Amino acid sequence: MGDMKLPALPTEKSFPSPLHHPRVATVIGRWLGIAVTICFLTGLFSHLQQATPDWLHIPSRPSSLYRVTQGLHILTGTVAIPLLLAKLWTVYPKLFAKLPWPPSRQTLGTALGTVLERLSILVLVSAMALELFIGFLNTLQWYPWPFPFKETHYALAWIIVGALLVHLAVKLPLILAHWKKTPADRTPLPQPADSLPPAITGLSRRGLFRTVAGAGALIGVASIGQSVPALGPIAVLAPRKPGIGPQGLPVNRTAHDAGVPRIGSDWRFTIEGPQQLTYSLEELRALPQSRSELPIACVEGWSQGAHWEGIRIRDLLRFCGAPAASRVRVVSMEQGGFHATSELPPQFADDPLTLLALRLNGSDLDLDHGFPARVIAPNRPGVLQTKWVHRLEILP
Ligand SMILES: Nc1nc2c(c(=O)[nH]1)N[C@H]1C(S)=C(S)[C@@H](COP(=O)(O)O)O[C@H]1N2
Ligand SMILES: [Mo]
Repeated sequence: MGDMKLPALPTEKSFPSPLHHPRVATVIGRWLGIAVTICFLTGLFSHLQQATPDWLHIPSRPSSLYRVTQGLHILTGTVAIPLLLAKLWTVYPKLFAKLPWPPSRQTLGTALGTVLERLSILVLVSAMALELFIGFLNTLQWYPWPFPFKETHYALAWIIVGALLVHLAVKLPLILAHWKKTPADRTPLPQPADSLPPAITGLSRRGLFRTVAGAGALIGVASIGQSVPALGPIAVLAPRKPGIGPQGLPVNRTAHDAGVPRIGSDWRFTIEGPQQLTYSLEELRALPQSRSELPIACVEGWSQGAHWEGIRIRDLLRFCGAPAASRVRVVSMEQGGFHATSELPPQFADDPLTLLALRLNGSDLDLDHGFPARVIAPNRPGVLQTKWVHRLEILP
């Protein structure tokens, strides 16, 4: 046993493939950077819609804006998964680079810098992997973890932004040096003579870029159909597909799951404003009805346009003597749960497209779509389109 030697640990030089070159990291990093930036900004918009600070005025138009931003959020987040994997594969030999450790007095600064940089990369990679992983499972409507998704997803986003800025600042010289195309991108790369073993059989950089782009496109196409109806049939990654559900519209949470029963004839709708008004369903149906063409755009990624009919919220405000643009609290018959109430900021309550909807695609609301009444408003996340509404409260 005594003369058996342990195999030496690999070093950075043990990975001679030119596909681990900084140029490759720069190109794939650029794609990942674009995806992450769009994903972050659209995610921030979605967060602000659901937790709007007092100073922020979110416009109610364009009416399909949120559908587009959230579709992009899910698309870029999904596509970022293969891009992140490719980026990690490109740079993993760096894991075996020698740390200047233990440092001498002269190299102390460099050594500390390197350690801090590696720590920031550790934070970046783990936060991003976790973020994309829980986000992806969330689009599949599967929540196998004990922590609150929304808050965790949001906090991780800021951690990623911070760690990413540090990473970009540190790597800026390298990124700039490899920003432009070189002839090596095009020619198949000869294996260095001493490469052990020739692990990558002559795949050129261009070949790698095409493979990664292809993987990104494939996974993007498999998911985008949940918000682009024409591509619905190929959306194998979508748990909800356009056109499939009662009245031709997917259901996110059924009445059964929300614990909401079918109502009896004693059901009443109340609006609490300067005056308190109460309506039976027949009386609601007798009020002036308006039509809106508006999408449900679920935060989890699916969206679909639909045809709604009901009473304008602004009309209801007028009936009860409330000022034209009032903030409105919407209350569901659902007991508890995150979606049992929502708030319409004044500009949403005042928008003529915003309805207390009684009908969907030409017939009375299905119980699963919120029978007898639900809210539908332009440019809003699906979570705020409260179903089974029985009370509106005018807020001061
Ligand atoms: N009361 C209540 N309203 C709700 C929900 C809910 O669970 N309870 N789900 C919301 C979510 S997340 C979405 S995406 C939309 C979906 O509407 P639909 O099921 O009619 O398509 O309803 C919203 N309204
Ligand atoms: Mo949703």
